[in-house]
Amino acid sequence: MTLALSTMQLNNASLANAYSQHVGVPAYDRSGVRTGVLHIGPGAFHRAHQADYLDRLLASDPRWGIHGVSMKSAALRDAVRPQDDLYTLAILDEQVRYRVIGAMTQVSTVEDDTWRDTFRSPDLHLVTLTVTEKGYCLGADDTLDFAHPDIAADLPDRTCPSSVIGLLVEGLRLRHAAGLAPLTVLSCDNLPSNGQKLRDAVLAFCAAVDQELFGWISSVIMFPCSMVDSITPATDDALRQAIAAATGFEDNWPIQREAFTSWVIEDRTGPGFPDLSRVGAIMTNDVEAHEKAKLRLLNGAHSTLAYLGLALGHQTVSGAMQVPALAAMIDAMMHREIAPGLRAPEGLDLDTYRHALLKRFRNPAIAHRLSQIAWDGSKKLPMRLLDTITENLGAGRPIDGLATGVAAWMRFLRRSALNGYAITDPLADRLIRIGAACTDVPGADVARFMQVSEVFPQSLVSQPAFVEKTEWAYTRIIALESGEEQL
Ligand code: CS2
Repeated sequence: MTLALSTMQLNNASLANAYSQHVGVPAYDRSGVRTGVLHIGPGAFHRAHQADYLDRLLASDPRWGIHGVSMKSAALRDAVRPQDDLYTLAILDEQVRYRVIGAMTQVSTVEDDTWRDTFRSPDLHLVTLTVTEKGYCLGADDTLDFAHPDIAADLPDRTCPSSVIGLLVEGLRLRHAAGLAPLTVLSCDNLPSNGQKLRDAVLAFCAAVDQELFGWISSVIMFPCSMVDSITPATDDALRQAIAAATGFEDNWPIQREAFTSWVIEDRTGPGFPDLSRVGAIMTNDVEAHEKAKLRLLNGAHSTLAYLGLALGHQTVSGAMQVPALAAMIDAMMHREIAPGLRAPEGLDLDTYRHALLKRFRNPAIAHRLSQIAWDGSKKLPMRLLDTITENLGAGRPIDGLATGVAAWMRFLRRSALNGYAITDPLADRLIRIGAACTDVPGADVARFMQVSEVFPQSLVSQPAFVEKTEWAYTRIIALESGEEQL
């Protein structure tokens, strides 16, 4: 990577020398910032989304600095330490805007152990999480999977927790032992009823290890649900170079996102919760409707676009959306198959939302890689597509587009196995083995994949309409891949 010679390392000292008026810098004195938030999983999404809201709140309230804790990797800690935990956020709009975010007061790993002190600090009021679907260690029935290796490791010993659930239980134990006030634990992952699922998992773990703590957590710790939204493509060297050129800062780990951002939080928070409504978050009693609309329309369309777009040889969401037939198919799926099963939350018109989504997907300023969205399909498909399919079959609604998304995932696994491509998925080894055993005979291949009970519930695979439609779509995608048929 080569950067322009005139760049300077981003850090507290160099902030004053920002040479471009296009870069916003923290509008507050960082030395006075306290750590009111501990965030587990400070990846790209957190740093582009929640950290941005908190950074804006810090402009008028110094209590909301963030201690980010990475579960395994030290890469982020080591990248941002020389830059005083500052980083640049690129907001990709017609005109790209840059802001240096100063909200992180510390980035550490679980092994560093400093999270223990933060849990024991009276300044802490909020614990947030973005650990992706698989980070919750849930089984197919959405309850805590006690056989998960990380959970099995943490049950007897939480000296250095391997799981998010073990870490939370230990942190809350320390807080309780210190006699401090309760706090709020806020899941910010794309899971339906994320707060409820997190609470159930924490309590199931606690019931097995500490009855007294179970009582305290179940009676005073709030786990509101939330819906988070902003498209956040992965960081690449092109971003680092664009930032160096536009701002003059050399930044080891900048972040980019689209201009649109939304955070809807269940109005059931614990004491001392930050007033995030001042910086645009929506507090409501009806997160469920927001979350369902987002998960099924946006994420459901994203996953379908990813697997189908890859089958057609595309690399990015906006590239795939340039194929009129593909864009039309995604629109029809949202309009005819997904939206009819949704209840619009107050203030959201589903047609307007759908059109806005199509526009966001088309945004040429964003190179959102389909392969990034294709990660962890075994965890994403059930809530993004299969729940809707189940409901549609019951209600007599069509499932053509949804089943195409499912079949496209199967073909993605088949091609990955054939070409020797590694995939990222908690079931990767098994899925690749199934892909390798396939013979491109639709009925047999689809049956093989449908045996993965962690993904496909028996109640669904026993429905001929689902199996037949998936086989139909699978056959069609084979023809599309070879160019024999056009979409
Ligand atoms: C995407 C999401 O990678 C994925 O699976 O569907 O990260 C999506 O970009 C966000 O949920 C948008 O808010």
